[in-house]
Amino acid sequence: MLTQNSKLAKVSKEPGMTKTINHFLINDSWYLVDLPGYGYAKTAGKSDRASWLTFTKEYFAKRQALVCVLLLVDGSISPQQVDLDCANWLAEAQVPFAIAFTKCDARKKSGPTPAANIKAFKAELLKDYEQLPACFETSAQLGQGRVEVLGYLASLRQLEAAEGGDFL
Ligand SMILES: Nc1nc2c(ncn2[C@@H]2O[C@H](COP(=O)(O)OP(=O)(O)OP(=O)(O)O)[C@@H](O)[C@H]2O)c(=O)[nH]1
Ligand SMILES: [Mg+2]
Repeated sequence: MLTQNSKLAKVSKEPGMTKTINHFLINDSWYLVDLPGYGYAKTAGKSDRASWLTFTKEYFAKRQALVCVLLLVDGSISPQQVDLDCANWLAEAQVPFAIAFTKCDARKKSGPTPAANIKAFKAELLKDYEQLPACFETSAQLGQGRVEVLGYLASLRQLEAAEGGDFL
């Protein structure tokens, strides 16, 4: 959705399709990196799951070129512990991150709206933290939040460049 190229990243009905670390070079200037997520972890065997967790944590904590982690949280369902744990881990580790609530167009037949799910998720985070990370409401189907997310990432990259950071 961010690149307006639906063929770039593989999409699947069941989570777990993204099995490798995919670097997408944007405008010959920065990388959007798609990592395997919990979907992969769920389908992987025990030892693959363990190495996924170690790799991902190390990547977030140590990758010099990392400007921001975008944590994608499904906005069409109620807050999930796994997402809260991940947000908490990133905050504790002082990894710069933002939350993109996805599927804001979608709503389960009976149940809360994406707006209510997002509100509940933020309330959970605020139990432990005074400040929320930057949050975006997005929909790949509608293109919602695209300009906001790209603008936010651009401002972070500019900041890094001004500080002489090694952002590539
Ligand atoms: N309605 C709606 N569906 C979406 C949206 N974004 C993604 N989906 C659907 O959600 C499903 C999963 O999308 P993926 O992009 O494969 O999700 P992922 O988290 O990358 O999954 P893996 O990498 O396979 O673990 C697909 O069926 C998508 O079409 C959205 O904004 N709105
Ligand atoms: Mg994927």
